[in-house]
Amino acid sequence: VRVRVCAGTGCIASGSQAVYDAFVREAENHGMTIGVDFAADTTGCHGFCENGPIVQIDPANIFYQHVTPDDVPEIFEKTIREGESVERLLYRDAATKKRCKSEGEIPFYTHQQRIVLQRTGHIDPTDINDYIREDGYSGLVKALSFSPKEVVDEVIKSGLRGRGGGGFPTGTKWESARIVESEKKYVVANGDEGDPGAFMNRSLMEGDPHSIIEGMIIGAWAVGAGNGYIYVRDEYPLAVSNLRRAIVEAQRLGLLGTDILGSGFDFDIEITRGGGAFVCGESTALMASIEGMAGVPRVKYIRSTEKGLWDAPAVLNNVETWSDIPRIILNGAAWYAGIGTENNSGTKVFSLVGKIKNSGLVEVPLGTPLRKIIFDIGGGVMNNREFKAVQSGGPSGGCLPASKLDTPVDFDHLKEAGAMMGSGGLIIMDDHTCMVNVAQYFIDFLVGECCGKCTPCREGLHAMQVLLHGLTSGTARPGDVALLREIAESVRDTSLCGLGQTSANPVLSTMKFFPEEYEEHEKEGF
Ligand code: FMN
Repeated sequence: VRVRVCAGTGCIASGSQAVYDAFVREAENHGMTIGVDFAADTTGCHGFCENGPIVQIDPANIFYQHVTPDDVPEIFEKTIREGESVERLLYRDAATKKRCKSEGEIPFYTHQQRIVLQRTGHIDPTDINDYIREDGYSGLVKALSFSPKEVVDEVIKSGLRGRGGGGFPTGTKWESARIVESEKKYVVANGDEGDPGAFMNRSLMEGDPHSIIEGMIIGAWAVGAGNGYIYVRDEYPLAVSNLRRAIVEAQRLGLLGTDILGSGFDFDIEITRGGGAFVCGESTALMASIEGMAGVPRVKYIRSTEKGLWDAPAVLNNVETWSDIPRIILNGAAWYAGIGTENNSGTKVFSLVGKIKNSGLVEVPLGTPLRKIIFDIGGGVMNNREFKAVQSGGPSGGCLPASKLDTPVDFDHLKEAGAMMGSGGLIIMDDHTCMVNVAQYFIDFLVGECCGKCTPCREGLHAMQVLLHGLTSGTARPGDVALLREIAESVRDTSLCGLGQTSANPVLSTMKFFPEEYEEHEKEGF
């Protein structure tokens, strides 16, 4: 029997460590030893965060939700000893009113296609053997039998686009670094994840750290890099500790360091803790931060694949992009390109939050309609209220109304609809939400995160903030909405980096789809 207790940050917050400890105590009470009489592990995030702490028991394939330490003696008696389930701890499907025994019966999971998240929730992220048992490092073994150019070509053919927000073709980026002659080259993983409401990257770093490391080793082989950095958001202590441990374990098995698996290739990885600012996730700011300087962006007149970290070529990819690589190499580019849609291949992980019944972590093929994610997987709006809008793409994204619910979720369609995919945050709003307040929330956030280097962003964001507070406090003057639009457009067009260039999106998208709310607020002031 194997008991898996979810120890993602969400489940830890709802008490999963105490549940695990109760299993240890109960085993002692029964004169049993964990690891001898049965296995009990803590795993990464199962994604169904709303329903934690989650416990999975095999081989009976039973999935328990909302487990407390008090439930453990009964689970022990009924499930571990007799293989029977404890009915009240099974998920109850609202539509069919039936209890679901296994993960495979729960609609939240059946509508997903989990590739990146396949192992999180199933393996113990602190044990490299668990990862290896599930095909871990097989992609690396295969990649080392290819030439670097063949690896890059495979990634190009897969159609993989960067998961950090911009959607830039990953293979093309790698090729431009591969062809540069340089004694030193770097690969970098971006795990800064500063968007409010987003936790996709955190769960991946916590729950499947080796997939990121394996992807980086393959990338380093492909472009000829000798060193790698994982830049982890400083507020993610569990991600830092699981990644650190994974690096040490990989070094111990000769998967990192000199002469990797006898290939003659040397490569190692270090962790850099983030600078504690949203802008540190921007590529040039992130590299400055790794170099020990303030995380402030610079003008991108030269590509970082030519002159990036310490002026050497550097490939920067999001942690989810890296995590996709081992499976692309192992299963082949054609397999990956066959998932999703033509220009948007593969799956994407989203964090589903806000006024949604099933808050959590979701992975679907690109091209899946918003409606399916929000209603079939997310279970619809909380308290059965009416859906009003979904904010996609974090603070630089946009708010889409109900008329856009059939938009396929991918880089191109979301942009066309007036939002963006960003790194995968989806915030659901109900009919009680004031959209001017929403815009104000994001602009308040960005004012705090603006580095102050360029005038349009520094002054423009402040001016937008003043106007929005005027609108929401009933002190607006005639013409304020028009002025807000004019400032938002000029901040978008003239700012130095992506933060400023996209900062107007929450304002412009809410103005486009909910103009009457701005008009009403403006009228309140006179
Ligand atoms: N990319 C990330 O992967 N994680 C982040 O936290 C992140 N934050 C960003 C914050 C700002 C203000 C901007 C402008 C961009 C941010 N990006 C972030 C995008 C990165 O600059 C870069 O495009 C990305 O890491 C490249 O990886 P990819 O090609 O795999 O997407």
